[in-house]
Amino acid sequence: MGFFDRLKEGLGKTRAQISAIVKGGDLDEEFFETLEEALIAADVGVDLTDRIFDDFRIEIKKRGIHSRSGAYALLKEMLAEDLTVTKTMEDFPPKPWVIFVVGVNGVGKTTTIGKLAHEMRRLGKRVTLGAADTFRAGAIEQLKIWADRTESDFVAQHEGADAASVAFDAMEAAKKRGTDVLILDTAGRLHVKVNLMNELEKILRVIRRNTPHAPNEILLVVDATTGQNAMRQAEEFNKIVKLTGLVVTKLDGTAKGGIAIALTRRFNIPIRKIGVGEKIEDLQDFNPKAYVEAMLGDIEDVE
Ligand SMILES: Nc1nc2c(ncn2[C@@H]2O[C@H](COP(=O)(O)OP(=O)(O)OP(=O)(O)O)[C@@H](O)[C@H]2O)c(=O)[nH]1
Ligand SMILES: [Mg+2]
Repeated sequence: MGFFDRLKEGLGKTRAQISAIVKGGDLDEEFFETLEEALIAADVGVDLTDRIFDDFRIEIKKRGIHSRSGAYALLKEMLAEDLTVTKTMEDFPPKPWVIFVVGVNGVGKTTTIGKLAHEMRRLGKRVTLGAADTFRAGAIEQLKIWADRTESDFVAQHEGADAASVAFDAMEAAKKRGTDVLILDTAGRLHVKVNLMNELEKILRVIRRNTPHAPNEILLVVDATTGQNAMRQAEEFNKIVKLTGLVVTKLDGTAKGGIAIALTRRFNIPIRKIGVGEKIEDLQDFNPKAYVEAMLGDIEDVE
């Protein structure tokens, strides 16, 4: 089953309620409550849902909307807009285009890097992977496997080495080899672990001293199945490294897609990619409109 289908299925009960409610009647409290419950069930978060509905009601008045189907379409339009942060991933003009990948343990950083490398290689880009996760046993070998699979260059030192030093080596190697895209893996770190968070700052300092335009992207990877925890993670990482983009992984394992809305709305940074499985091709561009349709149903469903 595709991830959109799963998202749709997961929200099946809610969707049934929604199509029933959207079909007729006035814009009464029952109508608003059903939609609010749908968003909360999808993990958008209670506070944010409140704010979204404040805006929603204002916009309904402003546009003079009186029908439920009209209001429902408006809500989807507003949510898709929230999910759309216009800055796109540039076509890697400065060489190397450096992508720095961060996140807590096990969210899918290394796998996402493998998938990204695959995507870039298919675009004909020369890719280098830098193993700046020197902390976890086996992390270097894991990234090496992805480098081999994607025919990317690979830079590493040994387990326990200074991560900033690996990043420096990788920057130098990437420049020498004419790499288009350098992707740096980092150790999973809990946002509450001060030392590890400080290490990120150090790695960034070294990268920036080496090449002022780098890194071009600081991607936070979050696991969709952790729901609202992802908000806290984004909050803490953003304080230290000023994130430029998000990757939401494991969307194939959850029926709750609301976290994407909560994250983009709160941080106003784009979701660059979504992870929808463990395989190399299970990385997709994020399509806000299709995403909201999957969450809340197609307007065709109810008309
Ligand atoms: N179902 C599913 N599994 C995923 C996805 N992305 C990653 N995984 C799995 O999640 C697990 C952890 O992935 P890693 O890439 O090792 O995660 P990490 O963030 O690098 O982990 P650490 O380096 O230990 O912090 C692996 O079993 C991956 O196959 C996804 O989109 N969907
Ligand atoms: Mg990893």
